[in-house]
Amino acid sequence: MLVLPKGLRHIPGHLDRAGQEQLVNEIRTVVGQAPLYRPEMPRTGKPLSVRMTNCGDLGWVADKAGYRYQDRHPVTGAPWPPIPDMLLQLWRELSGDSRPPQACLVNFYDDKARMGLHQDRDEQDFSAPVLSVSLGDACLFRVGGTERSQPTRSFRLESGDVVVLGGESRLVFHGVDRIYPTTSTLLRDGGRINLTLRRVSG
Ligand code: MD3
Ligand code: FE
Repeated sequence: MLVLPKGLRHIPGHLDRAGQEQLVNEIRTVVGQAPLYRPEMPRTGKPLSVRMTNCGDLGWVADKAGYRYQDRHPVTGAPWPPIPDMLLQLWRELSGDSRPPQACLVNFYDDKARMGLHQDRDEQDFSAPVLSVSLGDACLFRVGGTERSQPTRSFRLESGDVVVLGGESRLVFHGVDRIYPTTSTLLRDGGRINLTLRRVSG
């Protein structure tokens, strides 16, 4: 039997439609100040299919030099805009950590975008959970164990769902296998937004 890793908490429909709409508006403001761009794979420079930006003190970036957190947008050179209050509140409510998040990665998936199985280990501190919010079209999400060879289990993430990855689940392999186009009316032009809130430096 495959069970979800300990410490993984999936909260379907945590945000109602009004909350989702409010959050999309906040993210539109963020993207207006820090445009989505397409990161590149380390070494090869191959573009990722997911477009990204960040808000918060630190943002996750990827380019030919590697993966890292930095305090400025790699294209505009500007500091990242602040994390919207609504997300800070969500973190206080659900993270179980008294410290505020330092980074909020904004991932945008069009119909064809996906994210291969990976671990999140570019942070210095794994004691805080990662908190994820899904908006727009649904996706097929996959989680495994802390070793790539371990079995995985897939489930669907819908608009308004929140996932908290703490404890033993913090370092599990995970990825997004596919987007289900036209499954949500939240984003006028379709697609999926995922927001991940993190502590980076401890
Ligand atoms: C963290 N994003 O940006 S978030 C990523 O839907 C990323 O855009 C996915 O993976 C997305 O790094 C998934 C939810 C998630 C799920 C499992 C995790 C984050 C996780 C397990 C460990 C750490
Ligand atoms: Fe990840």
